[in-house]
Amino acid sequence: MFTRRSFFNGAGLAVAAATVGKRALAALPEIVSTDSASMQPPLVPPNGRPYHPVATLNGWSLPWRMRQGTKEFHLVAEPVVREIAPGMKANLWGYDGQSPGPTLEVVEGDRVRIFVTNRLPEHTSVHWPGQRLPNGMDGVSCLNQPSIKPGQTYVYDFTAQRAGTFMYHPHADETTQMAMGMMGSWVTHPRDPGQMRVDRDYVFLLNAYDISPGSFTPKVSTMLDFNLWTFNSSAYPGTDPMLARLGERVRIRVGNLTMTNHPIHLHGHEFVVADTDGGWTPPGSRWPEVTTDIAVGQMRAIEFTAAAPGDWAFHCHKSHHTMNAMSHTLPTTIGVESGDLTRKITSLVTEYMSMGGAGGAMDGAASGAMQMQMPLPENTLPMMTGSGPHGPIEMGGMFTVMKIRADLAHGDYRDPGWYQAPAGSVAYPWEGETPAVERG
Ligand SMILES: [Cu+2]
Repeated sequence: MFTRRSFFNGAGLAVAAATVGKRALAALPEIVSTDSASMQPPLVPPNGRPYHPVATLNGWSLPWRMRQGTKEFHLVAEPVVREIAPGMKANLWGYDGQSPGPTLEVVEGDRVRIFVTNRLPEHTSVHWPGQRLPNGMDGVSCLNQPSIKPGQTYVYDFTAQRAGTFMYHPHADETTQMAMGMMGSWVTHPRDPGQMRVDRDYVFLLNAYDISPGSFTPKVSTMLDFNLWTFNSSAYPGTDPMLARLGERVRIRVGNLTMTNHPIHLHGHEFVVADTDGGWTPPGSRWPEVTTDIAVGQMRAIEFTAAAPGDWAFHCHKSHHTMNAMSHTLPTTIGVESGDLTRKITSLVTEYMSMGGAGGAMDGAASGAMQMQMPLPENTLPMMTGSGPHGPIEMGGMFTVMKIRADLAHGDYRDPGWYQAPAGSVAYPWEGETPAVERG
């Protein structure tokens, strides 16, 4: 079992006390932070009412302090260094050592108190979209409350009135602070742990950054043309896989804090949207689908039964959102005989990269040749990347894999490796004579 004690002592987690004055700390809950960008096992509640915890993709849930029946959390808004994927780190702003911040998990009816300490170089606030709360707790800077100045701590105090999927983000200098990664998930579990029960409950946010290859800090004035599309600030292949045992009921809660919509697509299974920003959907209102569009600011929870073993792709269906940093001004070269051209241009323009006369695809050898021709700048990610059991997957950005296994133990979140498909169940090359293409 994953106890509070082992959680505090877990890899990458630290209780940081030294940086806050002793007098202030006497009243504040201790600060728990992590420098890990990996998914932490679900946080089993050490006290309070029972619930089935969520697993945050490339993230974690924040432990709380229970005081006089109130759950007290401490969010520290601060600059962080986040690994987007191996080979690339970003200077972001977040909460408690990470961006996105930790997931907050409470139970319907819980009295909740959140202390927010501002260690940013500018004022901030925290808004709690979807919560039923007193107007003064809604967090719109200078509408509902004064801004939280650098160095100040503010307290938000309200009751979690309805179960569902929520998020939190600043409502102060919003474009800058969200472009820098300030956001987190919030899950309010049902009062009855048996209601809407699933076996695996994942949560993450859709976010986007514009970070020029070779640099570390997002361009905060970008409005639409982002070059890194991420699940919880992780780009494939840095994104964790999601796991399920064959036959388990799975929920995936997704919130969209980017500037555009994302049609989220699961392979091999049909799902229903069981929860929106407004609460559980009535069962009679649900229809099956395999792609659901998540608009800006929305939250959706999809549910399905893990019916087929395998490694099933799970991704945004906008194909440029499953790519990493790329130039958007490349001409189409399909059909062009490039011959020796790439080498000649590369000797003059080091950033030049041919898309190839047949398309952008890179098989192993061509990819290797390209790497020799065009070394990547420091701190960026290949445009199409990730390797699978059969070669390069040519994906990036908003992509991960749903791994369903018959032999996975309940509650096991360790990556089981690639799926071993039974003999005879994989697409195979035709070995007969391929007919010539006739052109009229
Ligand atoms: Cu997308």
